[in-house]
Amino acid sequence: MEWQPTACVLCACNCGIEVKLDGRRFERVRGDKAHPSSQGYTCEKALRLDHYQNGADRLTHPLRRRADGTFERVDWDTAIREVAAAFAGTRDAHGGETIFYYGGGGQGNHLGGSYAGSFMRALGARYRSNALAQEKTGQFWVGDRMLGNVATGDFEHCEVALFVGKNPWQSHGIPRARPTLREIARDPGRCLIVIDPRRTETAELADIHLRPKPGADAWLLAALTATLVQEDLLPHEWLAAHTTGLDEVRDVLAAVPVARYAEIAGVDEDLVRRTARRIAAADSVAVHEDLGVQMTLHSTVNSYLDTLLWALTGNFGRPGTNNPPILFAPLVTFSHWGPRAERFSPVAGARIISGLVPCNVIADEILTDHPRRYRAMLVETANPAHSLAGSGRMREALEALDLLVVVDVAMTETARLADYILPAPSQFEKWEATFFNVETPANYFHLRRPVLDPPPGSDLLPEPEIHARLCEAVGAVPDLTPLRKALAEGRPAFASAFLAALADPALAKVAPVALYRTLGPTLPGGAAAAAGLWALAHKVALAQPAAVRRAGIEGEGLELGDNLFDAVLASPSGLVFTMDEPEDGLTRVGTPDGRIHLALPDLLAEVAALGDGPPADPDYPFVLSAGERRAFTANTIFRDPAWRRRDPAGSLRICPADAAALGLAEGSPARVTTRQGTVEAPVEITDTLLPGHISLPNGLGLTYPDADGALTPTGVSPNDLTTASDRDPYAGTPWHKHVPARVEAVLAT
Ligand SMILES: Nc1nc2c(c(=O)[nH]1)N[C@H]1C(S)=C(S)[C@@H](COP(=O)(O)OP(=O)(O)OC[C@H]3O[C@@H](n4cnc5c(=O)[nH]c(N)nc54)[C@H](O)[C@@H]3O)O[C@H]1N2
Ligand SMILES: Nc1nc2c(c(=O)[nH]1)N[C@H]1C(S)=C(S)[C@@H](COP(=O)(O)OP(=O)(O)OC[C@H]3O[C@@H](n4cnc5c(=O)[nH]c(N)nc54)[C@H](O)[C@@H]3O)O[C@H]1N2
Ligand code: SF4
Ligand SMILES: [Mo]
Repeated sequence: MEWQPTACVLCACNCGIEVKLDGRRFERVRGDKAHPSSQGYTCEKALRLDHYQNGADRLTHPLRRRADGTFERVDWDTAIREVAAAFAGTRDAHGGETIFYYGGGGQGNHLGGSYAGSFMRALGARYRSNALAQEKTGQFWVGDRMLGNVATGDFEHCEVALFVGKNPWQSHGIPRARPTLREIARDPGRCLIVIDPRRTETAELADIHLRPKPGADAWLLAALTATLVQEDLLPHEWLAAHTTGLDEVRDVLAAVPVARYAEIAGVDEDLVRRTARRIAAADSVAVHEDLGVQMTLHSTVNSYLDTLLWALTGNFGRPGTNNPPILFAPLVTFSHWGPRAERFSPVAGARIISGLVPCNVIADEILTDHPRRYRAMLVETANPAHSLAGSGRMREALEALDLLVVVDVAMTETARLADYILPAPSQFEKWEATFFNVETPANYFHLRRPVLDPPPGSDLLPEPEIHARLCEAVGAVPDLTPLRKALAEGRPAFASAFLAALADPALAKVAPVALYRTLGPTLPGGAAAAAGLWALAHKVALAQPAAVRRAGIEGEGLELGDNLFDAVLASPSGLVFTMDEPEDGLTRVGTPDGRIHLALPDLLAEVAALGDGPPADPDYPFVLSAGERRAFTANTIFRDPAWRRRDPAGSLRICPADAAALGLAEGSPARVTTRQGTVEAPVEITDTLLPGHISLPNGLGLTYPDADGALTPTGVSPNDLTTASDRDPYAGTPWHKHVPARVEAVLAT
């Protein structure tokens, strides 16, 4: 058997890998040196991908729920006909906007979701969400208002690397995380700064580790940014040329009591000041914030202060700083500076950011008698019954729907609640890609080919085919004969015909499916699923022709987009699709005046009124981080608990002093109680945690068939402990890292 190129599907890095099969097993997995971003790098998790590919609870046939709650097999014609009719029925009775779409892509697969939009638009659905609306939407909203875009850090070239509530050693999120971190740490001219209450693996390497009390980041970040202003560490010329609103920001930050805020955060004032000075003195600073600040108190304010840290120091638009990436697909959308008014969800009135309803209001939008409540839902590549705050209520909501349809590869906690389950081939059995392409100056895209066929005897359809059939079953696909005729004359004729056809609103709604049904069958090697990428390649080529040419793609006019598309098809290990010049980042500020707008009055008011520290509740003296990324966690992509080499049950981490005070011994069971629920977990005593801080891993609490086929749970499901109402007031993002909790020893009876 040959080594075959593909990618790891466990985190947003999507490292290129090569797989060697033994029958249907992944006999060996190694990093793909030809992958332009990962260059042969993987972490240990990729080597375990067989547990995803050959999971015992893979779905093999379309399933329909019986009245008694069990499932029966149906053929695809029946499944498609009944699912299409049921959604159309909801639309006819209550309006298309009562149909909700959740998911559309996990860590490894976004091709399917790009076709789901066709079916949803055809039905008149207007509301959707996915996991980004429980982590990144606060940051997106801040970015949209400040620069009409978002910026990502260039850690390969930076002098100072700043990670805020992010542990890239375990969670990655930057290319080749471990060698990159080691290089920064080893180089005396560079500096690694970590803001995390926990002494993480990344913090162990850091030159500066700021350890705020959990939930106190807003005070710490305010103190850092205030130091920049109060000690006048600002690059005034750069700020005058590229920003507005400095005076308003300066007024608020000048009044911040740095010493007091440092004390509230539990960080030495001198260390805060030295850190601010180090950031201000650097030629380039790259910043990456993640769940530690995005899923805790003040999360949107935190995102604002993190942005101010790099904006006030001029660390934008150059190599080694923070740059808006050229997206291959619209993973994030920006609307603040456009003509359309802000949108809000129909029942809870929650702000819709980047087109996404906050995850934390979905249950409220269903469990109500409001006439505009969501009544039917299509869930694809997601496990909201497990991954959304307040699982109990979320399940109640999913069960209260008139219709729940789930597209997945495995029998998940969400699939078990579905009326219909539509099974897809695994990500190694079909053409796939992700849209997590956010690097600068070189940006990468990887269209992956199938490595093996679906299991013998199974009856699966890839997502693009499912969505195409659903669109056809509701009569939403216009006659495609003219497009096919144009295609027979060649791609240039097809491009003109397709652009003209978009004037027909009915066709525009289902454009990806129309491409799949016309261009798709003509693509080499069965790459029909890639057809939608043709339009995306043209969009990128039209918007960024110079950057595409610098990546080595040639051609004038429409030829450039076609050549880019062909290069994508011809690059089984991925390709560089755009390459920036040093100052290009500056050209992608999306505000009308091309400047970064430093002052966001509502968030500045929050900074001015932070108060005396995070609230404390004597009934719940601990802060629980519910969902830490560890060596053996991978969301819920691996369902088989055997994949974990260590920490099989997902232990509760606690510091030695707290463990001693509570009489907890290493490995003994502890009981954790929050306002939402009570669970038990084995204890891991570690001095990496601060007193009063405890943590549980993400991705546990799944049920999986044991040797006899009986469904067996492993570990704690973090969202049995969380509550959907604990959320950010602006973006609605959850406070998973700040769950008030109580801990006790479980006494032997
Ligand atoms: N191994 C592994 N890697 C993954 C994943 C996985 O499941 N497993 N999932 C992927 C996904 S979907 C995502 S979104 C990313 C997330 O990646 P990260 O955000 O890095 O992951 P977490 O471990 O959830 O949280 C990061 C850090 O926040 C810290 N933290 C907790 N409370 C606070 C606080 O109050 N303030 C600050 N400053 N920090 C705090 C925690 O100690 C932790 O070290 O990881 C991706 N990578
Ligand atoms: N308490 C707490 N909750 C959290 C978090 C936390 O830190 N704490 N983290 C949050 C974050 S950052 C995230 S990203 C979410 C993740 O949670 P979700 O967005 O719900 O997604 P995953 O757990 O990644 O599950 C992916 C699903 O895709 C399925 N799948 C895999 N391959 C395919 C395929 O080819 N096709 C289809 N159709 N399906 C496929 C898998 O079987 C699985 O059901 O969890 C969030 N929930
Ligand atoms: S860093 Fe992420 S994508 Fe790369 S091998 Fe590890 S889990 Fe997979
Ligand atoms: Mo995530």
